[in-house]
Amino acid sequence: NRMSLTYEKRAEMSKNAIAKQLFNIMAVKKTNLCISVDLTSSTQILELLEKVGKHVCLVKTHVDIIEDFSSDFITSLKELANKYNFLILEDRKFADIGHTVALQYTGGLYNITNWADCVTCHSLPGEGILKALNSKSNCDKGVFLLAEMSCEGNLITPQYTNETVKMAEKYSDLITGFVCQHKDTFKDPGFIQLTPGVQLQSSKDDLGQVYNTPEKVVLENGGDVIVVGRGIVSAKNPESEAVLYKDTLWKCYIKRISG
Ligand code: 6AU
Repeated sequence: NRMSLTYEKRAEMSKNAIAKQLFNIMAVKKTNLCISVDLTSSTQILELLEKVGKHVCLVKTHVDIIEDFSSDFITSLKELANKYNFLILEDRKFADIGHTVALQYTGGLYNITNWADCVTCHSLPGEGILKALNSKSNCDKGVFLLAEMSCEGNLITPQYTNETVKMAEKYSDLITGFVCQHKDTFKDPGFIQLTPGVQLQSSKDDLGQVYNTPEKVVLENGGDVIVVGRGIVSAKNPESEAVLYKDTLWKCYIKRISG
């Protein structure tokens, strides 16, 4: 049962290089917090990461919302990743045929393979999408496959979730883990459960996002890496809020592996 295993132990069980690295970073930095930097200015993003970088294991970007994207931004982002020892997840949510996804992954303005350690991807188009990402990954990249979503009314069914996990098992060198909401969604302890929809109080936004508390997400629902966006980014003091989330989430993990 992966709930009671330590991140160190699980790193040894991962077949994907990024999953191993991420488990080890969490263990070393004692944080399972992923910050979702959903800001539209590159300066704002870099300023925020300068403050919260030491408190997170993973930084999640939506690069296509940045208004002043440049290669300098990527250079600075990579410098921060080295300085503070975090990985970079581009939340691209690929969802097209393999050929198109291969082009989106390696080309265009953003050249995602050049800087992102891992990306998110929908399973909807079937195996071709994983073949495409695998062919461009050089064995040193990762993919988080969406098996469930946090927003109310989403169309994912239990069967879709199961088939998604089966599809991933064939590509365990490539798959870092799943974006999902429940501890029983997958079994293999080498995969990482990335769970968004988290704030200190359970609530909703006005566009369907559903927030659960750290206790619920880590202790009941099996979240391994916890994605927090507006809970930190929109706080009056993002740095102290990041520390609060980090400490709260880490305590939940310690309780989980002790219990
Ligand atoms: O904490 P928030 O609501 O400000 O931000 C949550 C972040 C957003 C979403 O694009 C993303 O998490 N997300 C995802 C991911 C990570 O793939 C899946 C999902 O089901 N729900 C969700 O919110 O950047």
